Amino acid sequence: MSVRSKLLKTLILGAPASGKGTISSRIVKKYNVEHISSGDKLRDHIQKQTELGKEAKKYINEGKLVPDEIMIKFMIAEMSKVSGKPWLLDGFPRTVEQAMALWKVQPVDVVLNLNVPFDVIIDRVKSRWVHLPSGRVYNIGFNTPKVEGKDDETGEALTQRPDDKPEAVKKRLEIYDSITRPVIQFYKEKGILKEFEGRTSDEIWPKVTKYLDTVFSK
Ligand code: G5P
Ligand code: MG
Repeated sequence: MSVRSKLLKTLILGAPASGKGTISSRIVKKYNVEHISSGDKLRDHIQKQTELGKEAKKYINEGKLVPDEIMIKFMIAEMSKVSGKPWLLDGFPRTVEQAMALWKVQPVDVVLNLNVPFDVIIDRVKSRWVHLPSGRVYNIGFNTPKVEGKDDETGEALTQRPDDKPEAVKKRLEIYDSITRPVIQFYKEKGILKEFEGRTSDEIWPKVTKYLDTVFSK
């Protein structure tokens, strides 16, 4: 593996519940990169009831975006903790302002965009269960936990995300359409965007891995 590929900076984009976390965990396993998920980090702060967590919760539970000034400061600090390892960023940036701020301090090398139809997304969030401490995600019928309601690795309880309630999902998809979609264009103009379409993660994953094999072998 070359020095460049060791330190590759990858970003994964996609609508809420398009499978960013699912595809990311497969990328982490295959390419040994560090997964930095803004949503998982915020949920961890909410669980620990930190000041940031208390502030973020007001927005997240309603399906709204946490304000840019909070997110930019928080995520850039989180990313600076990862050194000497390639990373995969998931959930940040999701506004053009965030993308511009990130580009100034850490220009990414590769951007993967997952294109999954909204009807599939609306259907799938109803069956999502998460293990909050690890961020592990399940879906009944797709990756069903071995024991109902329990995390496979720790046996701890699984929960449903408050922002997976139908009203919050509707809001998240509206925000995605109006505020996050322009981020795709931002990276298209930089010439580093690669798009992947499909109705399931199993359909998308072989295309992603075929592409990343070529990127990581460069
Ligand atoms: P998050 O956490 O970044 P979203 O909304 O971007 O949240 P989410 O919901 O985490 O994205 P995902 O990671 O794209 O979805 O998808 P996933 O978890 O892998 O898959 C979704 C479900 O489908 C899972 O149950 C999975 O098992 C299942 N699944 C996957 N593939 C398949 C399949 O092929 N078939 C089936 N049947 N099921 C499948 O952000 C949350 C909130 O944090 C704030 C915002 O408030 C945001 O709403 N936030 C930010 N705010 C401002 N700026 C930022 N940068 C922010 N980042 C986070
Ligand atoms: Mg996610």
